[in-house]
Amino acid sequence: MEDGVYDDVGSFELSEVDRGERVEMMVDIYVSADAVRAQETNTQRETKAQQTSVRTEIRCSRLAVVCVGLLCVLLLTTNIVLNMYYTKVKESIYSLRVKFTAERETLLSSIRNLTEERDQLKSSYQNLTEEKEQIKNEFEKLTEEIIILQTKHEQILLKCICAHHSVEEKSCFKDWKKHKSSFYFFSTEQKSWSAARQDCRERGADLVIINNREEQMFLIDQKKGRNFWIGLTDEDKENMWKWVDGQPLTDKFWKKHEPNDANDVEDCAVFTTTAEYGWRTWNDMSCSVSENWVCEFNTTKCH
Ligand SMILES: [Ca+2]
Ligand SMILES: [Ca+2]
Ligand SMILES: [Ca+2]
Repeated sequence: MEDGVYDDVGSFELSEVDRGERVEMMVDIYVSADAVRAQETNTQRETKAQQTSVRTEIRCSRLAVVCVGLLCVLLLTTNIVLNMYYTKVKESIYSLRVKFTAERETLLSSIRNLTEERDQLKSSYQNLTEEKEQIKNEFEKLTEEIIILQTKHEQILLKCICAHHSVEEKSCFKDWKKHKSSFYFFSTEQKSWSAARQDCRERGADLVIINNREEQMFLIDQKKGRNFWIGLTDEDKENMWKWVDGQPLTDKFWKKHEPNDANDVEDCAVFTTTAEYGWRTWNDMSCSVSENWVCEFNTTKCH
């Protein structure tokens, strides 16, 4: 472009123009050239700036690409790590699930076994309850049968005794002593008061009832030398003495200071033939003590 300007100056020399004008023109041309040069310089600068800007942008772009790449690598790494962690966690969860499932099955199995055992125990309990009821019913039936048999036995004995009461040598009075209208059996064994009474009942009699002083003296005269249970008790109500036939006590032959209900347990009466106080021989004792006893069968039952 500079060459084009100087060519134009040459052309001005060929044309015949005023020297002053020519100078001015040259000045203008130089000014223009300078302006053009300045403009070119500016353009170059702008171009350089643009190039610099472009380079900068390229660097930035490259940097951005690098950053993006690094980010991608980071993301990829993170993704891989997370995947590994997720896989590990998944495996752990699966392992725990398997373990819990096995434990759950074990517990369910235990529950089933316990339920079966509970049902078996329940069934056994019901069976035992039924058996208990059956045994209870059988026991009640047997008790009734025993009472019936005992009553029959007593009736048979009574018939036997009543049929032969005038002849004590008969077998049914073999070991009995007769006095007035009664027969007396003196035991050689020792039992509690209730067992002794049961023995008398099985013989068709009962424990002796001492109705009067004459009967008391008859018993003393036997000189047995031991204590004997008699049919007298205050078990139902303390100090309300009754005979076994339900009659209240009238004639009393207690020893001195008796009955004393020692230790609050003496509810059955004995007499002893080794009387220290004459005809006063009775004493109250604990019914559970084992003593001999006397049974009495009064033949007035037969009338
Ligand atoms: Ca009597
Ligand atoms: Ca008593
Ligand atoms: Ca006593």
